[in-house]
Amino acid sequence: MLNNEWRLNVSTLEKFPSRVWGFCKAKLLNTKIMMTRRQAIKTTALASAALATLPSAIAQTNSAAPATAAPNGPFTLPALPYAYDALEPYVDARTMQIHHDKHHAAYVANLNKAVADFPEMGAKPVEDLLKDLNGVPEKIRTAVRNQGGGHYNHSLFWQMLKKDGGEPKGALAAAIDQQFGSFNKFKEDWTKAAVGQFGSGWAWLVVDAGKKLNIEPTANQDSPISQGKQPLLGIDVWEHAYYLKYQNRRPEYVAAFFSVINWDFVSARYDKIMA
Ligand code: MN3
Repeated sequence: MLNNEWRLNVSTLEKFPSRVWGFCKAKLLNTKIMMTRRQAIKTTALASAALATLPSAIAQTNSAAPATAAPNGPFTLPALPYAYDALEPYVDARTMQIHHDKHHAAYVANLNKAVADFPEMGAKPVEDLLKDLNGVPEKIRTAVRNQGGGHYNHSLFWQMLKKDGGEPKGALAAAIDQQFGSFNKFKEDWTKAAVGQFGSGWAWLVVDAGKKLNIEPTANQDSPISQGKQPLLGIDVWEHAYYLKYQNRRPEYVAAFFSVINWDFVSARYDKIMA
């Protein structure tokens, strides 16, 4: 009976995410101890066969912070530039893992699907597609806006984060004081925008077309870059970014976010944009 159960598991393994397979394997190893030797040999053989048929792309998602091409397209998932737990306790490792390996990966995969029949679109950087959405064929414009926006926003987002990342530096620090009155007033306005964004979206610190700093929310995966603005700093306020740790307490997540901003990255980005 036990072996029949394993046969069923093996036949459906390919449909399982790797994490589920990892769980099955752990269960299998525990169960093995209680089996006769003959049963154990059979089970091990079945498991080996199942492993051999697992698509390599799925098997690889077990490794930490993978850079994945998904699936067969020009756009790729950038590796997370630090460990999943690097932002603990402000952002938990499990959230980072799912956010990067699943959510961001899905935007990349769906963007690749969208451009599959439009190779000239796939040949451009995602940034260029978003800067000129009207230049994207109507058939895939919404997909590029949503999935391409998701890919671009998250690619920036990972770089904007670092535990105990200090405070704004140099020209950016001066510009924040000038535009908002003080760093504390900036924090207040930013918090209002991030907490007040209704539903899924982002709050951004941007450099607008007139080279002024501004705080702006966007809905869904819309990116400021599609409105001719340069995103400097963004906070993802989709529930997937904070729900495991903070549940409905978005203001707590937004407050904690100030402890994980990579101000060196943001300040350098500002200098580059203003140069
Ligand atoms: Mn997100």
